[in-house]
Amino acid sequence: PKTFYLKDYMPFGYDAESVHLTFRLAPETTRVISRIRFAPKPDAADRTFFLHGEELKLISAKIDGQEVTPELVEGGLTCEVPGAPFTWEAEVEINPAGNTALEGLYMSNRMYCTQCEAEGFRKITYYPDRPDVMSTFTVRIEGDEPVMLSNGNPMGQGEGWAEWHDPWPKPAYLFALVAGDLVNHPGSFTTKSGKEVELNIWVRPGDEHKCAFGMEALKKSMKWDEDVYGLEYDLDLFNIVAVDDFNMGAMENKGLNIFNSSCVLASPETSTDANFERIEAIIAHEYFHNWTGNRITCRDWFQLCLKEGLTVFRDAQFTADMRSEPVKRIEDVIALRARQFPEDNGPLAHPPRPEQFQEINNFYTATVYEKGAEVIGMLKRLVGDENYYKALKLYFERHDGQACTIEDWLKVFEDATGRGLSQFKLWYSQAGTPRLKVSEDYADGTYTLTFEQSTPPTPGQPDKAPRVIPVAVGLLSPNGDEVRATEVLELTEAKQSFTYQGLASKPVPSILREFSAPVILERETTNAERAFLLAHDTDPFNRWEAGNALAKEVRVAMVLDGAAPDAAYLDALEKLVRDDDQDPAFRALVLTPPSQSDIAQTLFDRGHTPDPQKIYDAAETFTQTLAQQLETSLPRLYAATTVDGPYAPDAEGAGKRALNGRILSLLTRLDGGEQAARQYQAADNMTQQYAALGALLKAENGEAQSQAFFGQWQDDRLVMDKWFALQIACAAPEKTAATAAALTRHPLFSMKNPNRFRAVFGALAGHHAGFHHASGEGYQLLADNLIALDKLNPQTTARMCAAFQTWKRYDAGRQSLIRAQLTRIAGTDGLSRDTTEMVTRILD
Ligand code: BAL
Ligand code: ZN
Repeated sequence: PKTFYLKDYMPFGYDAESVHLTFRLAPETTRVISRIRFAPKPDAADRTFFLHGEELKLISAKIDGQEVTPELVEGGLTCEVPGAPFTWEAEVEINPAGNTALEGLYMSNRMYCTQCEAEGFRKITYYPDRPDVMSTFTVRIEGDEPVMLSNGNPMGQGEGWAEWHDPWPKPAYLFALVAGDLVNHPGSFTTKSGKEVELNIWVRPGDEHKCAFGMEALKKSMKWDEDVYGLEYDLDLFNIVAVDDFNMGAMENKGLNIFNSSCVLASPETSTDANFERIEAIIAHEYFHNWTGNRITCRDWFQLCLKEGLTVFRDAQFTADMRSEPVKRIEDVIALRARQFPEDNGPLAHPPRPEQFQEINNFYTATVYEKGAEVIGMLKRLVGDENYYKALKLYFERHDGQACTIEDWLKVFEDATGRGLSQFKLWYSQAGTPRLKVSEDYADGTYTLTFEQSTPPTPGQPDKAPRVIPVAVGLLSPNGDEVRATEVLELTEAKQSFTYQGLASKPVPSILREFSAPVILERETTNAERAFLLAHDTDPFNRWEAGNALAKEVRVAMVLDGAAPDAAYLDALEKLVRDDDQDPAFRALVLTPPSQSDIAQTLFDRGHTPDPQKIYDAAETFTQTLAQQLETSLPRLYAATTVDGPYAPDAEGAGKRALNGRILSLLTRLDGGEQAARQYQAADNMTQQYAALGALLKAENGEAQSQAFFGQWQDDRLVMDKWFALQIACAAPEKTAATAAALTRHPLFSMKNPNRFRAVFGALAGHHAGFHHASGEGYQLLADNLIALDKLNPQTTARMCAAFQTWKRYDAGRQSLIRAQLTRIAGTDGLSRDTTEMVTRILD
């Protein structure tokens, strides 16, 4: 496959001044008629008239009304065109019903819908399908669907037709069309300048009762963006549509967001607290894209993190404001370590702004999104809040309506603050997670912290230069008082020291508060000091971090030395869990064990070969011991954390229920499931029902409830995804692959629904000991199914290949089993470009 390089960027030689599209809908033979006004750019270096097009049947093409015969070439067409402005017209036929890749125009449950980011529009018609070509779109939809939607404002509708016009120039990736039997949940919002905006969430009949939460989240997002960033919505209408078959979470098409139904539909009976929080965040994310993504878009796909990193950062700010700032930060760091660190420290490592790709869909990654957001968080910390908002204001003033680059973004900060950012820019161009080694020295009241930064080689980048790293540090006295409030130390060199004077005694440092940079901290310390910070740190993130580090150390010692769970740590946990003055959400987070994959990585980093079964056994032993230690307190804790009254998906209730769920899982280890069965029976919300079912399945005592759950929810696709995933997640390692395999034979399993596929195989890959069971059955099952899915849906297949990315951590036996599967996938006839690129990179 062809490789595309950032350095080869060339602008298109023509402006697209206006785009008119007519769709004549038919499931297998939709006709798309395009009429596009092109004008040659006076200063263009390259006037090649190339239009992207894939899987299109060209019926006719005209220039200024005269039939022409374009040359069909790989990936599109070229044509002789006039040297002055001209009108291009083309009619093509496409097959939405046969489109299982879910890119372009496709059908989901008899409904037409589109997904054009990144390069799906070229499957709709011939077009310069690149984000730097922006145009106004007028769309006419002809068909007999009851509801027919496109971007922008409605222009009119009648029997069998509807017309739409979007006045804001946009790239083709933001085009959207939806048509089908849909019902709307309406709402409205008055903007700060007094404009009434009509809001709708469109769903399949029967899902109307799952829209209210999303609608409120949308209104809160609109208000928040006005309050915090001063940004107002710019159309009369904002539509959201829920679609069951969708490769991503959601899509920010201008004025017509399309959502994976799992990311918008919510009700207390069918959604967990975690679902509610995620839905609120994704609705905000897509809405925020209206300015960071749509009004200001990317010049090319290498700049993807320009919109994604910033928008993730903005949605995290929003969630922190709506809920709990420390809890959100802890959750984000857990997710970063679970998804981005393995990527950044393995064969798929790439910078937030990659410099090459074969298939851009493979770069919608945790690095582009989450590390991209971390980079913005560091920038904000370095320039300060006031300068950050000043720079953002300048960004919107200077670049509204443009397709921009990371250089444009950084220049805005340089101009707004007077600060040079050339070294900071390394965060965008260098891959890999920096290691930050810390040593300390104390003498005569002077305390010195010395930092050494280094980043291991990543593919194509053997050597790394030192970066600017903001390290937030506070100092505590041995009695737990804070003797130095948080200060941000700016590292710029490979090795650098910072001194604090006038300290009465050697302080205990709290380093990297709020996780001020996405680095791995390496510091020799003791479990006693970690326990001290868990009890006393004034920074909530670092309190949790101390507990998390302690939890890891204890498990590592159990795995390596067969040690018993550390008694001091168990005591510290017990004290914290029983302390009702502590935030329940925080207690739940401290009680959540580090992931087994994280333990494997820690062992690997320290020169050991991780044994997944031993890691699993250590985790089981630890939890069992903790349950026994807490035995007498568990019933009281369970009762104290049970939320009475009607369910509400707010942060406070969610925190309590999270703790209650942890307590229930401990209790189930002692009572075999008595309490869980009672909770299952009594639950009036999915959070408690699901927690109970999980505890029972883990205890291998949940068959009856699992059947009851199926009976109750078999007609609800989203709840069924939970049912599929939970059985795998709770299976013992030796049964994980067989459980997943059996579920692929279930009548409700479908290769064509990405949510269902991800429910099964995401759960399999997420079960560390089960997926990496020495039998290799997990590897084989996943590979079999990836090979099958690739023929239908390359995008989802390629993303799921990442399950294999950590393969070099493991022993020779497992490595050879995984290599065999990767090689088998790579050797499959007709393998997609998407999957070929992923498998090749992982194998390299
Ligand atoms: N732009 C793709 C989906 C999202 O990041 O919002
Ligand atoms: Zn996004």
